[in-house]
Amino acid sequence: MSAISPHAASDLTSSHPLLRPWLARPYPAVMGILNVTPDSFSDGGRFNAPERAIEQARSMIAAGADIIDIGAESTRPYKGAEPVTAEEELARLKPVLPAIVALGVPVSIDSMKSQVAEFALEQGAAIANDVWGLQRDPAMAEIVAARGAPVVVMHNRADVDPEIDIIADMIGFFARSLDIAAKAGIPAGNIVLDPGIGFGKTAEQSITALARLDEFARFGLPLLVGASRKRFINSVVTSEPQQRLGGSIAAHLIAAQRGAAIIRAHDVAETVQAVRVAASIEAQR
Ligand code: HH2
Repeated sequence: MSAISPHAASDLTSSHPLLRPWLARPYPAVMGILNVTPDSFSDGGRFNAPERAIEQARSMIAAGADIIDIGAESTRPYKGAEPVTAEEELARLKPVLPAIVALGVPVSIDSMKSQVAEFALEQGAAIANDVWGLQRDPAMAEIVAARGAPVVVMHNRADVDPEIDIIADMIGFFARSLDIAAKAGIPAGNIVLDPGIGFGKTAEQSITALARLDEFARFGLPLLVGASRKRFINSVVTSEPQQRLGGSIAAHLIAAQRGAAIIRAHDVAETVQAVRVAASIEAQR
């Protein structure tokens, strides 16, 4: 069996139909990041203008993106992001979302607000991506359940605590999210778990989460990893966000080996090439 595709071990028959083809492949799906924000940590302000956002989505699709993840509020794993109102988030999304959905690739909505997720799902977004794992906005689970959409449940913490066992914290967090999901009627096959690299974690804890990613296989759910340009890379080799492609690719290849079914990345062409080449080499072992 190829070591690059341990995610293929998940129970495909009970997965949401959108997820199934990605789980059956020997390399992960690539989710291209589209931030229509002025302040995202690595690309804030670049894709604010609707025509720039649509052009970027097109170019990520041409580069092989399987999903476009659109976010209209910086969830900034590091301090400093200005929270925005749901109205502001919706105002940023409205001019771009229908055109991006029309490009024909599944769109996920990166929002912690149920009102925004609901709007985006109504407009044709296919996946909800909640960086608070259904635990912040009490209406999120209900909205996701009502739409029957797959949901990314990401681990997060309000405060960084270098003393805790981060893996145990994540396992407890995921268990709480799964409980909320079950009570709302979200089928287990619609859930994707995400360690939330950089969120409420020291750089070392982010590295631990990547190193021990395979421990989350106990949930029997697909895993998504978003290590793209994140600060833990800077803790290993000093670098600005734009200079972290090498570290991002390294982290994502290791994540794929440890079972990640979806990789969330800014640099889609390079990431697609890396995961496919790695899988082609593994296939000959
Ligand atoms: N990371 C960011 C935002 N959303 N969603 C998931 N599921 N997993 C992640 O790791 C994740 C996420 C942060 O990255 P980015 O979107 O580039 O930055 P910002 O939040 O500043 O817009």
